[in-house]
Amino acid sequence: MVSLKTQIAGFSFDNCLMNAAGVACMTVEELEAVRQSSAGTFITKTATLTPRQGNPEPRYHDVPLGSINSMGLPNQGIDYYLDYLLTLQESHPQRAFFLSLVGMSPDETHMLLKKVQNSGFNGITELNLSCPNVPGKPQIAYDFETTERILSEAFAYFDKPLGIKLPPYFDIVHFDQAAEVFNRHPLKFVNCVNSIGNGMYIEDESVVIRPKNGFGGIGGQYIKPTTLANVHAFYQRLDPSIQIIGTGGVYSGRDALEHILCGASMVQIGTALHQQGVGIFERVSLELKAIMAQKGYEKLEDFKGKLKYLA
Ligand code: RRO
Repeated sequence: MVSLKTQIAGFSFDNCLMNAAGVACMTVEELEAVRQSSAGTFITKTATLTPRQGNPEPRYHDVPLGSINSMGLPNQGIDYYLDYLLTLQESHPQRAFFLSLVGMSPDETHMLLKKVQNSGFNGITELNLSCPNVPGKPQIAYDFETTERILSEAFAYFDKPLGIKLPPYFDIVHFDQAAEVFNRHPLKFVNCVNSIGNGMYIEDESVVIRPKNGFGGIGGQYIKPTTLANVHAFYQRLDPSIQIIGTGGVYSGRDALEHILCGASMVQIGTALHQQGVGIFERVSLELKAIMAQKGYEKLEDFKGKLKYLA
């Protein structure tokens, strides 16, 4: 029997596939659809302290090889997601879910984390250090000093399971420097990667999204090679107590298999979920199981991280 079971931060999930933060997770209705699908769990849209409208529309555009977005962190505010998660804990105590958050400043991030710490939430928190789309706010995880400071301050009071969502890095030295920072902290996971920030897509003679004159985060097929490199680079460098979640360019069972070969313990689907809906979890699961069966693998551990190199 082939199984897609996995564990993150000590919680068990029947399926290693789930949504990527930002897709199918803004409202309780969308989250319920993911919860009731074949996905192993869900993550909520990155939350701020108070609700945000986000950037002007059009702010998301599907393109032939993926997507471009500059949503600008629209969300219902932390209380909306926390209230829903606390309700689910009562009705489904055997399942664990992910809560994504980040503040508009380090102070706000600490207010959010303290709110979670002081709440009854017993799931997994993902701190989004890589939103590329708020005008004037750089992606936090490209600044290693700020990242170090936020993590040191956070772990002084936060003792629930915590991971971070990372932007893609593009240089071996940056993989080394980032891993050194992350290895200093009791993180449960890193999630590689958020969209590739500030790309541009042109139709006829015009950009396709309004915010930032068309600059936006790129997802989908464009980003799989970058994603796989980031998953594997951190799998090689991080303490084994810090697991890897792989996100980027997953449309098929084959794509998910590649993430796991690179070291991912959980695989998230973003752009393809947006384009195809929650039925994608069932299809990708069946495809992944079929490849595993063909290769004689029964469980993820049989091939996780076992990427082959050329001699
Ligand atoms: O809301 C967004 O514009 C957004 C966020 Br917070 C993020 O982390 N990644 C992304 O592609 N868009």
